[in-house]
Amino acid sequence: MFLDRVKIQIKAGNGGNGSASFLRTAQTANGGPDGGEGGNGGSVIFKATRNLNTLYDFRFHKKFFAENGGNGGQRLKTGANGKDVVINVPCGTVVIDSESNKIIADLYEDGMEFVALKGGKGGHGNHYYKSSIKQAPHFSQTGETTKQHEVILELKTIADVGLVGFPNAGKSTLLSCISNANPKIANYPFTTLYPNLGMCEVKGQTFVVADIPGLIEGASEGQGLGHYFLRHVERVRLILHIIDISQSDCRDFVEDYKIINQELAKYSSELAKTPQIAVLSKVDLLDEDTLNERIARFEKEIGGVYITISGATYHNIDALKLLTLEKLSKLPPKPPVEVEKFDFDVRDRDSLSITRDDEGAFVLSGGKIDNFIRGVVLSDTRSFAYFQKTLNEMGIIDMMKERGLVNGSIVKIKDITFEYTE
Ligand SMILES: Nc1nc2c(ncn2[C@@H]2O[C@H](COP(=O)(O)OP(=O)(O)OP(=O)(O)O)[C@@H](O)[C@H]2O)c(=O)[nH]1
Ligand SMILES: [Mg+2]
Repeated sequence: MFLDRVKIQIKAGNGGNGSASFLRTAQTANGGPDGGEGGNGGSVIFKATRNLNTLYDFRFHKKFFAENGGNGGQRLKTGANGKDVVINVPCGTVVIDSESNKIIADLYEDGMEFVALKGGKGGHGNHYYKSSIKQAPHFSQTGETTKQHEVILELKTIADVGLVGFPNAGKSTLLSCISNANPKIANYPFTTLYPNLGMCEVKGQTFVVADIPGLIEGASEGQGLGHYFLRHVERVRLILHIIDISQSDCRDFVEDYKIINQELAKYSSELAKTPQIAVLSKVDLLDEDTLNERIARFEKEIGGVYITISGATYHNIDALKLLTLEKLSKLPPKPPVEVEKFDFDVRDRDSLSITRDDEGAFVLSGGKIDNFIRGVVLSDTRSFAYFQKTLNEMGIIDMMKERGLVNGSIVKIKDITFEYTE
């Protein structure tokens, strides 16, 4: 089965919690704070590999969660960093954020890596806070928690040359003649059900050819199989347009040629601009006079670069390989898909908002507050003192005073409510 579009869930690991512990040995009953730092969570990384051709592996495996960071421990023991999760995808896989539909990465080259989500930061242990207050700190910071994201993986095959044409035109036959591929060939339409790739070697140089099956009239609107596969022609540099000039399927070859080109243009105006070589196939089935007559008609009604071939007798197969190589050498490589610059994995650590609720209480919110609150255990009086002190140092008390904060005012932060005392 060929699979070229899947939705998967990804999540970076949470940071581990910092530890709040105190040194206790036979010699020291009341040592200082020795709680270690939490480990960082693992990241989610996509990696392009030549060894995969489809997204088939994602049919059942749809969740990729990196490991959480370990918690810090006594004696300054730092928690272990969570393991990254590396997701191998075929070259040409485009990663799309499912929520915004924006493209976040195009993994077009073998070995290319993209860090989609960074692991959460580990929390500080109480040792970290030692110098900031006089008393021994009884609190530590919890690790940063990360959000789960849904992304769409879409495979847009990377090939230099795309073979397009009506079903049964002889695309797979040509692919087997010019490359190392061994596609199924049969005398009925829709033999090929998904794009096949082959490597073609000419004069010591190689190029990749993709057989794009199932294009018929209306393909761009969902007819046949073509709409599934048009995305695979999007990135080819050159199109070999295969036309059954023998009309063995009793179709009109000029008509066929026009229909396929219309579908390509309807799908994308860029695709319509991709250079083409018309490949008039199955010439072995025609007598010389009929062939010449039809070639004359092709030249008159269509024109442009063309070549006649036969997959049965190998007529002009080498010439076609050479012509393709020559054309390719003059064409620039296709640029990767444009990645939209936006912050996919937003970590707000700086925003701050101070509002008043109906009862006049001060309500603090925003990323700055969320980040700060990770370290607060208010059941502990010393921790509470540190909490107020830090609010002061951050300038937040002054900001609230400008808005009318006085002794006895109520302040709300998340689920914490307290009375401000000078
Ligand atoms: N005589 C002759 N028959 C050919 C030639 N090329 C292809 N055929 C025959 O035409 C039929 C279709 O060929 P395929 O290569 O399977 O065609 P296709 O375009 O890949 O078709 P789909 O996969 O169905 O889209 C097969 O029976 C081939 O043997 C040719 O040059 N000469
Ligand atoms: Mg085929």
